[in-house]
Amino acid sequence: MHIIITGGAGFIGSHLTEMLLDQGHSVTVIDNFSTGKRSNLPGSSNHLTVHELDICNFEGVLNHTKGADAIVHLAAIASVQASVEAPRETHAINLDGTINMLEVARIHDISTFVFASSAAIYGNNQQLPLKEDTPPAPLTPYAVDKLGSEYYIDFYCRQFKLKTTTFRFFNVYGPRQDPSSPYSGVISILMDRAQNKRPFTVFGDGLQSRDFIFVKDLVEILCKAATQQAPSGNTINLGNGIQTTLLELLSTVESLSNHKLDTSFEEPRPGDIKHSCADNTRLRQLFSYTPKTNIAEGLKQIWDYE
Ligand code: UD2
Repeated sequence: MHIIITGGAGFIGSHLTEMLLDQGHSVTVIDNFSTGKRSNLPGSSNHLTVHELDICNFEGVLNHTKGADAIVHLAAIASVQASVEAPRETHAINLDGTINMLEVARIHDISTFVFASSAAIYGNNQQLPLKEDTPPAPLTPYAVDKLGSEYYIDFYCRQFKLKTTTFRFFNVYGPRQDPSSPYSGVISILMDRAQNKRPFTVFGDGLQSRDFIFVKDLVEILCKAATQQAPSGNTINLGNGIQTTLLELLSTVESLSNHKLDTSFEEPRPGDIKHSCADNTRLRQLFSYTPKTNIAEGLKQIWDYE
């Protein structure tokens, strides 16, 4: 099959590209390289085409997407903080960009559309584990645009019979996640601090917990949704349903690196949620999913990654 991946040079997209190529599919990556990197992508493959293109450039994207079987739409400004500081710019990419990709699918008759939504749409709801039918409570422009995208996808599914799957990602981690911003995923920051023997700051008491999912487990599900006859029109939590606290993470990283981190505690970040965890019953039912990589194994894979 021929799959288009927007944001294919990013952290998650590059793992997905790799897996689809390994499975013998052809991949077209559309990426503006704002945060994605060419070095994330496999060196040379006859089955990989890369276009440096912004998803806001509708004509450009339309010209390079004919004849595909599926779109996996990952491209977005992933920083919640950026959406708070620049709502217009992030909206143009995170919502208008989604509509562009839906229009591309409709015009080129691309049958399947897989979308990366976010647990952010649940806001600060603490009735855990979070079920997909929990009323959404988006608290930031990032979450509002993800939720708006979900509604547009639902419209294209009903109106144009586009086969859609929307995944609400929980906290994804793994090799190639960029630790450079203070709002990068906490695991990428922790591993960077352990590798470089630099101090680490815990915001809050460290007892906050998240549902961490290893990137390779996550992209395996995205592959299935893009290439197999998944039932259409579903919104699915993509998490392991397991809560890990920051202090547990810290202690696993310290044993892995055999190094006691220089740790300090500061006030919790404004708007930080205490706990998050997916009810992944739907994922288990529709994709026969069982969590594969536990935190210790996932951290080890990052540690060993060249
Ligand atoms: C995740 C998503 C975010 C959004 C949000 C919705 C990631 C990277 N971010 O934010 O995009 O979907 O969920 O709720 O998946 N922390 C520290 N020290 C650090 C960095 C972080 O203590 O140096 C804490 C942070 O305050 C938080 C926890 O670690 O309590 C996890 O932080 P995160 O940024 O990895 O993820 P999260 O859940 O806040």
